[in-house]
Amino acid sequence: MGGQVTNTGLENKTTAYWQALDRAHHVHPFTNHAELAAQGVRVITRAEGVYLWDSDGNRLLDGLAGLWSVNVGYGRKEIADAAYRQLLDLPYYNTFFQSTNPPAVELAAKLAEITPGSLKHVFFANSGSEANDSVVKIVRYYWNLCGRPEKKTIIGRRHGYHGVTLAAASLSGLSFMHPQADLPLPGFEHVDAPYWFDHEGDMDPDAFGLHAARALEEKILALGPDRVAAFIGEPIQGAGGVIVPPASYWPEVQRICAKYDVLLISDEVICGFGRTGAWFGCETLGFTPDLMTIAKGVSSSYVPLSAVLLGERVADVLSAADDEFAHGFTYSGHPVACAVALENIRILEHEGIVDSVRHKTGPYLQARLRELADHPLVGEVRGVGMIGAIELAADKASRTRFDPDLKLGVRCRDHCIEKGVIVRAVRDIMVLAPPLIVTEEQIDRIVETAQSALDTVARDLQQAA
Ligand code: PXG
Repeated sequence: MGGQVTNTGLENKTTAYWQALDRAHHVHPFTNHAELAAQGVRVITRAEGVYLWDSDGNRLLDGLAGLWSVNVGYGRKEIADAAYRQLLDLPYYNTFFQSTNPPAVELAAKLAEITPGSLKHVFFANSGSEANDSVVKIVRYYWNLCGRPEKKTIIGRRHGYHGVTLAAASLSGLSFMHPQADLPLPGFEHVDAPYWFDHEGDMDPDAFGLHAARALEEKILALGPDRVAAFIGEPIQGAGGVIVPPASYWPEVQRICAKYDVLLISDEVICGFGRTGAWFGCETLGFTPDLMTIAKGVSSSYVPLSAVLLGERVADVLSAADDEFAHGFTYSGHPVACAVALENIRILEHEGIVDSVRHKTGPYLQARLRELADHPLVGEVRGVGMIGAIELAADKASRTRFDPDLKLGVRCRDHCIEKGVIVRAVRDIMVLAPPLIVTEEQIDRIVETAQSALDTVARDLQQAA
């Protein structure tokens, strides 16, 4: 891993200086700015391996890999070198007007090789949101070319997260995102998530998985199969709270999509590039999509990059149309981003990181997390590979949640960060997605810190009672 990290030019600047400037000028994503100003923003200045350092010199173990994304860990000199070489050779040229560049070509070929099924064609963008907006346009265009312009509605799921641009936010099923911008747009529908711990009946997980898939069938029938273009889902829903569907779910979804001629889109922005112990989440969850979107782990977030992968069915129709595909970004196929992604994938392959998540560190994380399942505050522990969640509940058997105003998830998260381990809180769920290179010792530290958060919050609750 990389050499000495230095931050030249930062020496004379203080946390208070950055906090004041940030407060004055910086608009943050998904942030209540009044709260942030009161708390003071955390200034992260450098990183190495699984660790971050803040501007006061505190070391933090990054249990969320940035935003579920720094799969190979921080400070990879090989990636910096690949970017530097590419910046000197060709920092930029576009991929419009009969042009291409070597990293974009080679990355497209590499992605065609490592993705499953017939996903052999790649359209590049810069963020998960852009990839998902692009896939919406591709799906609409596909059905128009097929002479079925009425087949337009795309179905997503509650708790799904596909990004923030107008179409990606419309695909998303996190309802708090919608009212501020009058979303979803027309033509976007949602069905319930395969969220076993959230359902009130007494079905076992496999029966529930089939039941959740059939909610899609009911929605397709209610809308009319001739009007439904596609279904989109994350193999495991990440930002919605690490919702791991029962094994019966995705094969049934695939069957239903095939029956009603509905395209199946796998949003692999979090699950791709090894997170679940396979290269792509659809392989772990047992389905083969017609289209796939990727971002985050494709470049381990060293630079922005995303893509849509098109299966033969869609690609053949688009390429047979004697028509210009009227879509593309200035930075589609950016040579530096593609060079970084190629080096990132080389590292994943060369170091056997995906195999190690599947056979060694992933099972270790899952086993250690499940030791917390009997804690009095814990309702359910779930996860696969290097993604995990601890969902709190006042009563496990009846799946009764705590009063959300107690903000127990946030209190657990804050305790972990205070102890030097970054985790994320989604409602009353502690979620984890460390870099895929995390060691067993580092996993021990994460799990022990989560346990100490649970103990502390349980004690506080008792004292308050
Ligand atoms: N799809 C999925 C599955 C995602 O998780 C996006 C698309 C959008 O990607 P961009 O690059 O446009 O952000 C994401 C992003 C969180 C959190 O709080 C999760 C994401 C982004 C920001 C915060 O867990 N995922």
